[in-house]
Amino acid sequence: MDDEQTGRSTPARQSAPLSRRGFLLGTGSLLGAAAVPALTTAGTAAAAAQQVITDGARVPALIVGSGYGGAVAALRLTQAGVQTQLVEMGQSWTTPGSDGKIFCNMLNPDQRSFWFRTRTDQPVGYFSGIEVNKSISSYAGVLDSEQFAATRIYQGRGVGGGSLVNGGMAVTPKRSYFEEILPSVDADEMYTTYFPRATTALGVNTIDQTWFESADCYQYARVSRKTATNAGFTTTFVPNVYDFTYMKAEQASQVPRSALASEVIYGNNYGKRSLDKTYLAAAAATGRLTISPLHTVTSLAPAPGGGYSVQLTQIDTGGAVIAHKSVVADRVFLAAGSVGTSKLLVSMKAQGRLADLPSAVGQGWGNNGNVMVARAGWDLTGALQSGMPAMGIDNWADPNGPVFAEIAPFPAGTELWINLYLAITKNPNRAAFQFNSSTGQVDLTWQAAQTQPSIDAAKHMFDQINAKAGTIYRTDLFGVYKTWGDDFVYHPLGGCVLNQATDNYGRLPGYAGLYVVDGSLIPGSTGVNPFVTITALAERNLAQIIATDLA
Ligand code: FAE
Repeated sequence: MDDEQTGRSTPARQSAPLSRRGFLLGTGSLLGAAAVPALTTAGTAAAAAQQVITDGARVPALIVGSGYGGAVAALRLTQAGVQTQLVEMGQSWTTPGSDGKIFCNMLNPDQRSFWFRTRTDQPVGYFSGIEVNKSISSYAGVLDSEQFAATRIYQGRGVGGGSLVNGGMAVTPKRSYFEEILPSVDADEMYTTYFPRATTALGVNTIDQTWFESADCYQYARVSRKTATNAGFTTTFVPNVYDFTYMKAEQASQVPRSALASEVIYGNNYGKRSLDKTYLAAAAATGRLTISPLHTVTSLAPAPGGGYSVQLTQIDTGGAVIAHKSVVADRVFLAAGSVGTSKLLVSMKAQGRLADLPSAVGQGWGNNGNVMVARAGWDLTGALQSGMPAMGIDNWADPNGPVFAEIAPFPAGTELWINLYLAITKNPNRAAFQFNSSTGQVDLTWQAAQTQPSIDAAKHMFDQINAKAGTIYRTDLFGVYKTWGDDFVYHPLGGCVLNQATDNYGRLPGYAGLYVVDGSLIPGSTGVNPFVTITALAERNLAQIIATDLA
């Protein structure tokens, strides 16, 4: 895809100097920040996307990106009385396709699946050693597979960011590990206030364990639990934002199926409490939020009269450029994700637009120790599999290699005897985003060999499970005779680490009113699936920013 299609071209527009206006329009208070949003319908968030940002606008607050960090910022700023503009490079997923569905499923991916690709790029891209990707039309699809030198990074694209495509696993990290990775953050405050606030607002729920024991759709999880337990490992139920009551009704054939119809990484048509239905809907309901989908921020720099001059490119769903826009924002909240925020800041620093950013910007990136693996089992795993994982193997305490392995589905619609896992390991390796002046792009220094500690830890655990069960690894799913899914990432973290690249609340030093609020704040690892950590940290930082900077 060329520059025009990516919307990454940088328009050179002169923004008029504008006077600083009052940032707070209402009575912002911590009381507002403590309020928990009700679960409302997606319609409200969609309504906020009806009026897009105009060229030349001067706005009090601009949020870049609508994933977890962006959604928290949107809710807490609007509740504090701030008129807020949110811009998102992906589309607002509200219009059904010709099949009547908004999203396609994993068995029949079409143009809706991938962000401007002509061929799908599935994480499990092979079967029996044969490549199983298929041709699709280039379109503003919901899942991006962004290729760097030695890894590709999956990210959600659309209003709701990663919440549209992820497995919904809503895991609060172990406190001891949280204290290890973010020692500057008051853990008491996090575990008594901000983690509970985040999980409530996200709509996290837990599975009915009695139902789990008999549900056909979790046969695969029970089988993996049995082999893990037999080898001496502990399993644990994992909360999720997918509505388990709805899933029960799916299993009973009372409602249209989504998690039970192979829908996950290209979106869920029903059942999932993605951010457009929770945080963003509640923010939109304040009447103070405008969402501009298909708007990519390409550049930002201090504006002559104060605030920040921000350049945007608006595209249509086919990738054609509709407009280049230039706006001025009093405050900018960067929520473009670990990759998006890091790339933007690294290139702005290198190009002299934010020249005084600290050298820690772009550093400290990690893949949360991600590595995938599959075993060929003896037990039936089920033709019907819920796309939403509900269980993990918790071997984090093992000094020989901490692993928290999500028991993942393989929802092929037919019995395959496959036991699939996403292992989250404690990989100490980190990489950096670097501006490449010859290409004008930002590279990631991650090398293939840096994944080895993750493989070693996972192998240590799964070798024992295989030995006890008399089973073997599948070598046909991630390439031709390739055991480990080690060249892609679901959990990019870091690049703008809290208390290193920013202050202890996400403020960028030297640039008043410029904040980072997303997964780039987390130093490369959180030991579990990361969105609860990202959300809770954003809650904490926004509470502080609203109380001090906006008072
Ligand atoms: P994110 O959600 O990625 O949002 C960033 C947003 O910014 C995106 O919507 C981008 O399109 C947008 N954007 C980027 N650049 C620009 C720009 N220049 N201009 C305008 N907009 C821009 O960031 N995590 C879990 O905890 N549990 C799971 O079960 C889980 N499963 C996953 C499964 C898959 C397939 C994937 C891909 C991820 C999964 N994750 C899971 C990871 C999780 O979704 C991810 O950590 C969060 O979404 C990251 O949140 P951020 O707010 O940092």
